[in-house]
Amino acid sequence: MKNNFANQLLAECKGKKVAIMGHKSADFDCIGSCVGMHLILKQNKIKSDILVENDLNAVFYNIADRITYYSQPKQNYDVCIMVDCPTFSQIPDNVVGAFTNAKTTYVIDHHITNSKYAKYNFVKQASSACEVIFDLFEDKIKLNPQLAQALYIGIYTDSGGFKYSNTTSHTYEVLAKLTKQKCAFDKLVHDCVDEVELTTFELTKTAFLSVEFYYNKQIAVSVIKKEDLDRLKVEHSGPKFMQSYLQNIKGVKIAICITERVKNEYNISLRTACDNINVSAIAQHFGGGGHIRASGLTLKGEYKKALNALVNECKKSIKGINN
Ligand SMILES: [Mn+2]
Repeated sequence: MKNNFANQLLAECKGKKVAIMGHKSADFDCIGSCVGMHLILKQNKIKSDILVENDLNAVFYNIADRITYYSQPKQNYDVCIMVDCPTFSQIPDNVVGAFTNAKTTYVIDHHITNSKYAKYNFVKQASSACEVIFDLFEDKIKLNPQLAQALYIGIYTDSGGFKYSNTTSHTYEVLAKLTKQKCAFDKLVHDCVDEVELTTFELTKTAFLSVEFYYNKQIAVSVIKKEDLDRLKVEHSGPKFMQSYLQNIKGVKIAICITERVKNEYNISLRTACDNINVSAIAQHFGGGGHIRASGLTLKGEYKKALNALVNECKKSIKGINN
């Protein structure tokens, strides 16, 4: 199955116009997967364009051999490869046309809730899309520092620095192979994950001040409003670390982090550290998706109304475990 999929994908991409893309509000697994896939195709003598929603982190520009990213489709594509994107609705607006117009589409993902919206889908539960990509193409590539770093950072971030329960012995086997490459993985993590812009710090401060609790302080909500982004002159998918701060507060069962990037449109991430709460079910209720412990969704409309609807679903889920 695994080999058939990889062989078919490579065969089908030969000599074709190929685009690689990932989900809205790209994270490092998404970026690492796009870059990893691009490098894997390149080793197999296949050219590809990476299409993204926003400019990618400059760190990646250096790692990935100065790959160019495009925020608009450059041409019509024969083949589109979508990575790390669980539902069709999570495809960024600026690239969705390229995806639907492509003759052949592929999905490679690690979200068990993936709705398999492409012609060919490879979905396997794993720490990250990067881990799935490594497994798929391991025997068709020669690892090099660029590829190892791109895949490493996706695994690192999606596994919470190898802390989450999605980190398996197999994840460590993959990491053992990647880290044989001579590169500074510690610097990579510092540059990509730990170091923050001053504006990110300011945003985090705003997010902390916004925190409100619901349902006997079992639900914690932080919000970054469009006006905060405008005031700080940043376009942002939301401050890092906020989710883990909120979900780690003793007594909090569900953490909700909201970012209003476009007026009256909310990108929302849900987190839980509770074994018996499934936030992906809550996200799916609103057309989103993701993992049992970490999921995402988008809501539109008046803020209080959207928040109430979401908090109500969270309450039901918490009630479920108390019964
Ligand atoms: Mn991922």
